[in-house]
Parts: sequence; structure tokens; C-alpha cells
Amino acid sequence: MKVVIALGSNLGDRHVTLNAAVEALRAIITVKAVSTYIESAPVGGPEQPDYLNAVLLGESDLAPEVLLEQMQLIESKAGRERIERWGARTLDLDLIIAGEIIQESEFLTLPHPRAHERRFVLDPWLELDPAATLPGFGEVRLLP
Ligand code: A4P
Ligand code: MG
Repeated sequence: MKVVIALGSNLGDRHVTLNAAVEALRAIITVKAVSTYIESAPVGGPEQPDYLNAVLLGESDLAPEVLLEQMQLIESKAGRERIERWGARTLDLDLIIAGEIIQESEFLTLPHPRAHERRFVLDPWLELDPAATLPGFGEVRLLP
């Protein structure tokens, strides 16, 4: 199953953190492509530093809940502390899509409920896959 993961960091050495996260993800899924790292202004939340964001395309046969659990473990190892929602973090890993799955639960909503309106997810994803589609939303297009 095709998976798309968004990576973000806005605390500490963001570059080193994203590199390490990509390597950690390689141990869990088959990584097909990693976008360039883009600098982006924070969207939502309190005042906080700018982000370094990236998107990764992969293949995985893990159940999405298991994959998300593994992703949260990688976040914790990167020193992520959950103090406030949308606050600054060393590492954020979001599961954007898992195959064609559409679901809504407290632990895991697919596709990611805010991905379709976020340039810092859509831009790097389109860089890797100009034909990207979000199940339930259709083809990914750039927002004005
Ligand atoms: N969760 C449900 N669905 C998913 C999914 N598809 N992927 C649950 C990942 N997690 C999912 O996430 C909160 C809960 O969402 C988790 O327990 C999980 O079970 P979290 O990572 O603990 O907290 P959070 O990241 O602060 O909240 P949230 O709602 O995930 O925030 P977002 O939407 O990830 O936004 N601005 C820029 N420029 N770049 C960024 O990367 N990121 C955020 C975080 C805000 N502004 C940003 C950026
Ligand atoms: Mg998150």
C-alpha cells in the first residue's frame, strides 16, 4: 500500500532531525522518494519559529494504526514533547494517506484532515508526484 508521510520540525537542528527521521522511517517502511526540505511560516498555533517541512513517499503493508504508532515512537525519540496542540516541536510526523483508506477516528483520520489546505504538505508532495491524489478529495492542486 502506498503511504505518504509529512515531516515537520521547528525546534533544534531541524535539518539533522529530518535526516534522522527519514533514516528511522526506512527501518519501518520502503521509502521511495523524499522531497526537498522547504522552509515555511508556522500555520496556526501560538507564535513559534519557522518550520522545515518535507514529504516522503513509501510503500508499507503495516496496518495504518501500527504505522502511526511507530511514527509516534520516532517522534518521541527525537525529543518531541506534547505540551500544546500545534505548538513548536522537534519533530512532527503526519500520515497523509494510506492507500485509498478513508476513515475517521480519534487516533487516526485518513486522509489527514488538514493536508488538503496546507501548502507545506501539498508543495513537496507535488514535487515528488505531480499526479498526487487525496482519496475523497481528488487530484491535489496548488492552492492560490
Ligand atoms: N491523528 C489523527 N489522524 C492523524 C494522522 N493522519 N496523522 C492524531 C497523524 N496523527 C493523526 O497529533 C494529535 C493527534 O492526532 C495524535 O494523537 C494522532 O493520534 P500530535 O502530533 O500529537 O499533535 P499536533 O501535531 O500538535 O496536532 P495535529 O492536529 O496533528 O497538528 P497538525 O495538523 O499536525 O499541525 N506550520 C507549518 N508551517 N509546518 C508544520 O509542519 N504543523 C503543525 C501541526 C501546525 N503548523 C505548522 C506545521
Ligand atoms: Mg501531528
